[in-house]
Amino acid sequence: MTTAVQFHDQHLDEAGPSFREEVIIGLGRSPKALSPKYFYDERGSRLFESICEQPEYYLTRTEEGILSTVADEIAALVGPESLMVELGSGASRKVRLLLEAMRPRRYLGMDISRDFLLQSTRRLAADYPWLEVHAAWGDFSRRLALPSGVEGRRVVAFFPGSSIGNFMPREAEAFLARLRQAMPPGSGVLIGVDLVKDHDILEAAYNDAAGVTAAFNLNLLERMRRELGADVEVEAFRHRAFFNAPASRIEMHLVSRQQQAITLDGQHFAFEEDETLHTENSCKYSVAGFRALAACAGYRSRAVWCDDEALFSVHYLSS
Ligand code: AVJ
Repeated sequence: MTTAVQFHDQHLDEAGPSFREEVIIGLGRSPKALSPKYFYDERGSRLFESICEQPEYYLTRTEEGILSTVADEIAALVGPESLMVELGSGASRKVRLLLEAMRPRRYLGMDISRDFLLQSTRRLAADYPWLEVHAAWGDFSRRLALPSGVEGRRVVAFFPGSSIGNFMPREAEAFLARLRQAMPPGSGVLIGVDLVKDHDILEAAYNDAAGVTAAFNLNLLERMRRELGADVEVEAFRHRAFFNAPASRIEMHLVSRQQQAITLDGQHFAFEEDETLHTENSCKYSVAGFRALAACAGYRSRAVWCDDEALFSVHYLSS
């Protein structure tokens, strides 16, 4: 095992509410809600990798198909000597489809799941000895700056998987505008965006038959129990995911099967039967809709690729 990864520990971890604080705020809210970024502890990151392999979850394999088909075109647009920054790098699997074609000089993985980030970037460094690999642990939705000394002639931010869908459209626009300001002028963004489509296909992707998405959603409650010492009966909640058509998003909730309470630090958070904790929004766009959003954030749309069934899109934007 190589240790050739340059690790920028806590680079992005500026003061902000902790998991404990956000749970207390979110459970006190009406309706109750919590940020999906808390799905990704070690176990949650593994469950997410497993979601990506479920037959109903078309997003991952479709995006991978697009990326491998257009890798050379992307390489031509980005140019040589680049720094590739992956936001929410997870297992750093998708970037492998681009590395041989693009031959960037440096790679920087950013992720909120620390050990997962370290393991994945170590494997990447071992498999691509010519690549200078950096890792920055933290919450890039809070702070986006590049660690000092990590530079490139051309910077390309890689934001795959439709993770942008976790932001509401206004927030997505603000996030892209901040990303544009955090990167040097002329930088590019390669971003995967899930498309609006038949509601049955969308809903099946978030209700896989094997129950992995349900386990992923319920892991939030397990995390509250494990990490915060919350008194919560996980079996008394169930997973629910549906397409909210007017808002063009999949919503995930944890539904209380009965009247009950979660207790944390002596505070009781009461749930009615069927009351929900809203855990995720996953916004879906049309190609034109996302281009308009990117334009509002100050980006030029340089290229967009879709699969034959128009399930998923990959956009290349430049500032
Ligand atoms: C990582 C936010 C893109 O919304 O499809 C998968 C997360 N949630 N199944 C998505 C997720 C439930 C995923 N993103």
